[in-house]
Amino acid sequence: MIQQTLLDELMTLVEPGKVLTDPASLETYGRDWTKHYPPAPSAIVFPKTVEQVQAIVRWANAHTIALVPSGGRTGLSAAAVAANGEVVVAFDYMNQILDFNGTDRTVVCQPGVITEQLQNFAEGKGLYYPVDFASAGSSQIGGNIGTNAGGIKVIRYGMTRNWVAGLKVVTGKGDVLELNKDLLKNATGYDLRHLFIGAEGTLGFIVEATMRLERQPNNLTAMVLGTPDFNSIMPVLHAFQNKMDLTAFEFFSDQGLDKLLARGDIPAPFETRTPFYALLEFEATTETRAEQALATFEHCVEQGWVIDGVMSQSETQLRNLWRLREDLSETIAPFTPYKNDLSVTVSKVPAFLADIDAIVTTNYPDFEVIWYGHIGDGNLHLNILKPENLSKDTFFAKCANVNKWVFETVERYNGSISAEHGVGMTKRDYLTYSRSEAEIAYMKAIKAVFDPNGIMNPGKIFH
Ligand code: S2G
Ligand code: ZN
Repeated sequence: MIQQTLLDELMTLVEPGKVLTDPASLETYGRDWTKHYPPAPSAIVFPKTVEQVQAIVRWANAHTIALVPSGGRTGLSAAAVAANGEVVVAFDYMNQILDFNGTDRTVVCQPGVITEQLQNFAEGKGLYYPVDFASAGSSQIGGNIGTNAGGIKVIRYGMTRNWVAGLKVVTGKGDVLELNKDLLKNATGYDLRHLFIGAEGTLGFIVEATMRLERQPNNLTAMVLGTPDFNSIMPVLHAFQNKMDLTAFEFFSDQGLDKLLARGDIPAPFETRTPFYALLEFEATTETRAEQALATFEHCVEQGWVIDGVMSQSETQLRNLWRLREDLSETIAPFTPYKNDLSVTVSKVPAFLADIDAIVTTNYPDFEVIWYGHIGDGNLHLNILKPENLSKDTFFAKCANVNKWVFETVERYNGSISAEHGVGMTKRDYLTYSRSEAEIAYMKAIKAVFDPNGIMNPGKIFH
């Protein structure tokens, strides 16, 4: 823990009442959505300006005190967990949208802007912020950038990285850098912006972000298609992609649908129950486009890839169909899921799925396995639910045993052990299944440049 004299000094760097040390605050702000590591920060500090962030970083360097960034605390890899007496720097009071430019289609955000706040702001301007995922109602833009958040529209719009026009950061050395100055074209050496995107707060703090917006999509329409097995899902993707640009292509298993329907507040997509479901979305800009979708659906039925399906006819039905996929994460959370977030190139998905499913069914015969994810991006979320009769530690230990085989398979397919949730601490020990020792050495060398005293989120991504 930190001496009181140092905390007294920290208090002078921010406004009164913006350093908390009470147990409830330490517990709340010291964690993210993971349950693997008990939060144990020394204090929580809430800066309101870039200058205050800079002063905090300089204070931390002077006393070699570790700092952990905290945004919406929705992370899934413990990257925002302060488990070793660190000081948490929370951006809840840096939550303003500072500027908008209709010509450039850009919005300048402080890091604490909630993702949904930016989405609504864009809508109000007749534009669209196209990165979306289940936790958008509480995640913050700073955290989305720090983890290069993905979600359900990546197949059409890409990851958060694609939408960052410029960043203002405070490096681990305490320098303020303005990166890329919102330019579309800027060929002046290394694009340091991209080092901070996905760095999980290990190089410095994001203190301002210029986000790019897109035109609004027209008449978004979703289909949920029941498929007989894993192998039918990707041919459905290719059949539709040959005809139209999709804005989403997700999948989920019938076990997942079971959990959702048990809630009683979401209707089943159609009568028939099938082992898997694909959820796809497109812009039904013309009647022809909608007819093309229906014709493709018929083709998939003829091919035996689809058994039954439904297409949204209204905004409400569109939202209800999306809830079947988007509400999965929160619905299974009470079952203490052991989460995997895997990706391979799309062409490898069928073989990869078959191999992973064989490992999981062989090694977890008595565990309930829920599959879902952004299969159109090659990204699969494999969630193993904790049996009632097993303690969390025993359950996680059993799951960690199987990790070896799962990650060896990921490595064999040149895949990623973390497609979008980041490395943090939960995947740190498996990093070499996706990154070479040489790459890790370069990453550590880059960290040493930006954070020579190792105060920025130490122990995240790598030891
Ligand atoms: C999703 C959200 C977190 C989870 O639903 O796509 O990325 O539950 C996830 O894995
Ligand atoms: Zn996801």
